[in-house]
Amino acid sequence: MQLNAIRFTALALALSGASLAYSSAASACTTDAWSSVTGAPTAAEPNTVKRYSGVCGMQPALAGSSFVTDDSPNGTTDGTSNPYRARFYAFTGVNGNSPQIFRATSGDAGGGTQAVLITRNADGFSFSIPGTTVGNFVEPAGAAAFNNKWYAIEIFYQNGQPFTAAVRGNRATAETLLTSAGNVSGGVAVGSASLGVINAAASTTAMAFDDFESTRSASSAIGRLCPGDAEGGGSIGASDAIAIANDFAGTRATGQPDCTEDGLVNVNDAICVANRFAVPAQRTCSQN
Ligand SMILES: [Ca+2]
Ligand SMILES: [Ca+2]
Repeated sequence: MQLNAIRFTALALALSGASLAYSSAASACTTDAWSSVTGAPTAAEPNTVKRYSGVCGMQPALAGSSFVTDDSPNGTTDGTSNPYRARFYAFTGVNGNSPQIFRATSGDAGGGTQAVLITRNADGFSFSIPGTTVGNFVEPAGAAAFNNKWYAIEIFYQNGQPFTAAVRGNRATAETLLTSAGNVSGGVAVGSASLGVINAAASTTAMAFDDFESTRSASSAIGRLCPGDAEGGGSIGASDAIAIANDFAGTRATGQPDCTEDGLVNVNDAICVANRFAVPAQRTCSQN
């Protein structure tokens, strides 16, 4: 049921879809696993571009439309009520111009009829879907705290069903689950999805995106990656604090070293790992 798991990583690894490895300093970060690239976003390692997991992230240009597109969904070929689920990470940067950060449509290459649109607001995210409404996600700590943080967004979209959006970031203790007021109505099946800055909204500072994944599952959440699992072993332990220290020194962690989800890897992340280690459910990553 998995459509595509696209990281911003070396070409051969990205095409394999699941590899977490990044073994050579000569490997380059690329957007080559995506169907199309618009407006020259930068895929690069953390000296240049923020990343959530692995060693590469994607940064849209500061002006103009700048995004990547995945054509792997089949659109109405599979029926108009075909479910679509996607999860990605967005680093908010500083941006008062309401950039459209995710857009799914019925055709390939962003063509056809719009199914889902996600916009970054001053203090959170809003979701536009056919035939019904869903409330905005608003960062509980306020607009200033919303800037320069990583957020995971998972959406579920199916014509005739409620739309849901699960948002969690900025080291929140729980996710915010938004459910549409009614069922999606008059909707179309998803044929492609774009990620980045889609509507040419100029940024004050750079946003970034990472770890996009999508499926056709109506019932199984994709879920979030374990924050602080810096070496990617699936649990929290001393090796993660070491991996964070090594990342700070320039040897990149291949898991999720930014435990505090603030776009920086430093001593605060080692403290965050220690705090997570103290909570059994967080230690095993069973509770993000
Ligand atoms: Ca670990
Ligand atoms: Ca951090």
